[in-house]
Amino acid sequence: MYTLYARNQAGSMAVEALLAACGADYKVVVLNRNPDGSFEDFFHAINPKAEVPTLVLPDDSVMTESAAMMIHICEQFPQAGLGPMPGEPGRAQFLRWQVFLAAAIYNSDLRLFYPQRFTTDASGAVGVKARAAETMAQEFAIYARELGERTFMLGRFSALDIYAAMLCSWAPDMGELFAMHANLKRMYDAVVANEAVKRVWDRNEM
Ligand SMILES: N[C@@H](CCC(=O)N[C@@H](CS)C(=O)NCC(=O)O)C(=O)O
Repeated sequence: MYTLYARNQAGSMAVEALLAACGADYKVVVLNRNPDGSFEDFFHAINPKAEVPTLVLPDDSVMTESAAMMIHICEQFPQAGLGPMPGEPGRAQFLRWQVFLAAAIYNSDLRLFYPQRFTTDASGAVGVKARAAETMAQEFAIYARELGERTFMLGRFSALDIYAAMLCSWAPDMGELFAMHANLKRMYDAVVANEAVKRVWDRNEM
């Protein structure tokens, strides 16, 4: 059994949706916060960075980093067909865009929503936030250009699309993002039409 430490609408949502879409045996532990805003104390012993998602694998080892989880889960459930296996066509692009989504767009999101964590100068937070918004817009444009006329990045539904849909849902103005990139809206609508994803989106109060 997989145990996913989560917070609704956070980075755990894509991992939860992928576990559901793969038919994995998993449970979700939704974390509470201490009065100072930090996550519950027991969680710090599991993940020293105290971030969600954190995934405990069936062998009781702990995984952090959402991109690594997405790739690993796909490999554990090859029959689900949600990511090309090593050696299969599309594998390199799968890895490329999964890491891009996490390292580029997710990171811009973190700077946008938590700018104070990225500067020791409190007055610098406004600039961090403004630059994050610009950078994120450029990164979405890069992803949308690559998606082109396709509905799904790899030409068929994959973990990438689930992750990209989560990032779209965090856009400061989803309507504006989709007005700019109609293909991202097409992808988003197709992802949330998936029955397993829809169930997880609902559980996350999306
Ligand atoms: N690089 C990590 C980033 C994880 C991350 O920063 N998660 C955020 C939520 S989206 C978090 O847990 N922040 C700490 C907090 O909310 O207290 C990953 O991809 O999993």
